[in-house]
Amino acid sequence: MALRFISAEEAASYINHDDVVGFSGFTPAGSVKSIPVAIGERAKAFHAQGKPFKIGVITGASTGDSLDGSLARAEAVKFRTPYQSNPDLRNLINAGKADYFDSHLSSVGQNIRYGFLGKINWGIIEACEVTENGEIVLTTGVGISPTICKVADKILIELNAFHPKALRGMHDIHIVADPPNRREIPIYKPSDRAGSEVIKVDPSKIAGVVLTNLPDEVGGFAGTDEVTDRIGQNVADFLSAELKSGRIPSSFLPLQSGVGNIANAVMAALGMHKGIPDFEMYTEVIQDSVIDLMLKGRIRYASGCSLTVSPEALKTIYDQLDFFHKRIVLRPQEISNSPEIARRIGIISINTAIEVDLFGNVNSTNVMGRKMMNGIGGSGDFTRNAYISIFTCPSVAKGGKISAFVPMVSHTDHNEHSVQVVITEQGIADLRSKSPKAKMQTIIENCVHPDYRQIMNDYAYLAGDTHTPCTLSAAFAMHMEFEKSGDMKNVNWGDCFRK
Ligand code: 0RQ
Repeated sequence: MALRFISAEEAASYINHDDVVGFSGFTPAGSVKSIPVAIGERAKAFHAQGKPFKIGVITGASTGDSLDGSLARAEAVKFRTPYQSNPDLRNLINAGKADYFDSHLSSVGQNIRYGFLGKINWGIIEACEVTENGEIVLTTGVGISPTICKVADKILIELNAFHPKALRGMHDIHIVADPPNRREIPIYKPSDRAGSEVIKVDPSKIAGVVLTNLPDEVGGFAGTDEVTDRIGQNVADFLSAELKSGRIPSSFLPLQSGVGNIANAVMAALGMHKGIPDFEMYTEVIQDSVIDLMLKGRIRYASGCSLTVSPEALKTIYDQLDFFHKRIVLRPQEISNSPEIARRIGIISINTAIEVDLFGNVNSTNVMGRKMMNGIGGSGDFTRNAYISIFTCPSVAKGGKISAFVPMVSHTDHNEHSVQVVITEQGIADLRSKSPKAKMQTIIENCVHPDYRQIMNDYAYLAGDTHTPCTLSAAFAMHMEFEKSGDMKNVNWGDCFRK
């Protein structure tokens, strides 16, 4: 069946108010870039005529400004899931003007297939190749595209010439059957393949193809600094000691690493550490540091969901595609983040926290308990099922006015039962096999910033000698103090404990 080549404006004209649209892309590799801009313009035109225009937006994870930014600025988002990081969309969500539900990334595909997100009217997918018999070759991110292509009524393709057709073969497209027919996913090591190189759809579902030539909108990384370097060094020292003690097998285990500057610095430190052997990754985002370490031979193989890399790193990959084809596979997030596989192959998970409490509960998402940052992403998929789960963060934020360690987290994403090790630039708190009281002690001694150590020791003393030392009237006093005076250090326990 012949493909219909259309403009982005024509493609956008098919999308109507209240439609639910599934988009390709993952942090934000492989996100579509021209149709969503045109949908934003269409929404503005409707709004100018006093007519409503909002759509449900489902993606793999965060997208670029062309998608989340354009739709947010047009106030065209009815609901959004499962992960975002665009400042305009974040503001819209925190102003209560767009519903957002934050979700474990591994669950999105199945929740769509189970019907939990309602009917999916459209799939809008970026491809480097699409054929008349309905084969779609994705670009730098897989995300939820395979499930969207399966369930959406109709599909629009952005055929992006920026990405070479030779990417064919880097993807492993596997959709699991749903209960009661699901079997195990046949992946036993990061390089195993379970599916096909392409997404196959009924070609009559493809309503149009829009030609583009646009780079991914991946933000750059801030260089490492003293704090992120020390965090990275502490993670590497910890894992090297675990290896020496025999608690990690001598062949080492596949690593999962989160996204962002800290994660990038941690990977770089692991690559340089002499006590860490060459290793493999079973992760979701593949960042610049992974590409660098692959070229140095330190990373043998990486299974991921996206190439979330700078333009320079992407050029390196495209210039040496044969080399990277042998070392990288990109999978749907249901597989890259699969709890089943994480548990089976024994991944070591390393993610970043916003705040941690004295018992090891972690908040990754809500600043001061109510302001959404990005979302839980894949951190829960990996943390709960890891061989060893690690959280990293700087011990303080906002120039020291906020302590990352508080008596009780203002929102919980990962609870004390799943969080095994917490690492800051100050040191390492190994929480495994420890009671709440012992966890409290090791966190204060090893992770808390010196400016807050006495404050936390005073809290621990005043909270008393129960199983989980906690005083409800003081549990959020540091947060409340920050909101009152702008500095958590001004907290006055006397006031709280007298209540
Ligand atoms: O604010 O941007 O205004 O400077 O949070 O913090 O230290 O730069 O660290 O970029 O790695 O982000 C948890 C948000 C950390 C991220 C989080 C402020 C701080 C700064 C960013 P500014 P940093 P990072 C894989 C796994 C959840 C999803 C996940 C994240 C900004 O890692 O979204 O793990 N994780 N996914 O100043 C107030 C605190 C704060 C604070 C930090 N206690 N209070 N503000 N900040 N701590 C990826 C995917 O799943 C897709």
